[in-house]
Amino acid sequence: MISAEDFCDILADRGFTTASGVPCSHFGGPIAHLSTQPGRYVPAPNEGNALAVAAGAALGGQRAYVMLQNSGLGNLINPLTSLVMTYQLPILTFASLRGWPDPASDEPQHAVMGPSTHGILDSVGSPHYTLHAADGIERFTEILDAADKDLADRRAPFVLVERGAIGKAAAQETETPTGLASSTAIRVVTDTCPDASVIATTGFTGRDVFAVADRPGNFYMQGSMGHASSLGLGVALAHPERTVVVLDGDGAALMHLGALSMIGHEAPANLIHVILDNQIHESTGGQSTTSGNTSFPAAALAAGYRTAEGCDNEDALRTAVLNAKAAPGPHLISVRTLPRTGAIPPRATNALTPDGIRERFQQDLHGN
Ligand SMILES: Cc1ncc(C[n+]2csc(CCOP(=O)(O)OP(=O)(O)O)c2C)c(N)n1
Repeated sequence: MISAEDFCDILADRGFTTASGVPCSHFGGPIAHLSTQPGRYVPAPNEGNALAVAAGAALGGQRAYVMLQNSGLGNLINPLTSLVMTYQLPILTFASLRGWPDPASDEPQHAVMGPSTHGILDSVGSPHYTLHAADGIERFTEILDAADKDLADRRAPFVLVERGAIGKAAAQETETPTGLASSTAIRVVTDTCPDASVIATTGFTGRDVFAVADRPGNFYMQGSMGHASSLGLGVALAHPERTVVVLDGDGAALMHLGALSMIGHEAPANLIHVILDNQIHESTGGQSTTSGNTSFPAAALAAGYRTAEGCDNEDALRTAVLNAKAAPGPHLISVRTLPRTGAIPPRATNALTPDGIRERFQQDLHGN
């Protein structure tokens, strides 16, 4: 293992002064370390944005690198192939290896991408190297030497990072936030909409929903980060008689913010989109999102939602959900939530298979 500080410093010594990315817990250390130094790290909403920001930095003459979870390769393949490779912009990308080498030891949403990651990069002709958990600075330096040759040849190499290959960084002091516990917010919403179909976004939110309010009408969308509201839109359009509640995260909502405009355009009367906004990617270690400078209610209204409001306490949230149920949507409710304390509940897929989640959701939707 190499420390987070060594990882960043070795890259900085080689002139890599700019980084961007979307968090994976594998990169929690470097992101935390870089975030203490203004201008070193650009938190991107999705992996394609991260690569494009790095490409712009390279166009501007800087050396830049990107960090991401391999589940986000799909978001990055388009700017990789059509921007970075087409214009031969030299970017170094670090991707984690969730679901590899043994997919069975990871969550089900990594089972396809884990064993496919190397092959996907091979298929587009991207050079790649694997940094193993047991590797130290010497091996990291060898990999960077090889990657530097690729960059000099105007190719865009990848370093695939096994779990435990990079250390964590010291915890940072943060301001004391205000808001609701996410489990309380979830209970208020689900108690107020007992007959709704509920789509829960990936990460801790799905785990909280499973712990607080499991029921057949819940769809735990592990993976597919940022697509909960689009999935909810599809369900809402297919079943206009059913209230559909989407429990989203701020990081996830930002990842595919264009979904707001699609929802505004389709304007399903039966959709209530709730964003649990803790201003961090809590599920991957608490890295900041950019929701602090983004008003979800203003964005939703501008995108065509019928109503949108923000709340930071239980009564206001209950009233907002009751109002949303009583009038045609789509509605957006943005709830300021607190970082979780205590143990995080187990994943739905510890108890239910993805098939089982789908089947009972569909049965509930069809009323049998
Ligand atoms: C495409 C993609 N990129 C990255 C991840 C890793 N990931 C899983 S959950 C998560 C954070 C989600 O943040 P947010 O929506 O704010 O919810 P919170 O974790 O704060 O509850 C991330 C980055 C992922 N699953 N998929």
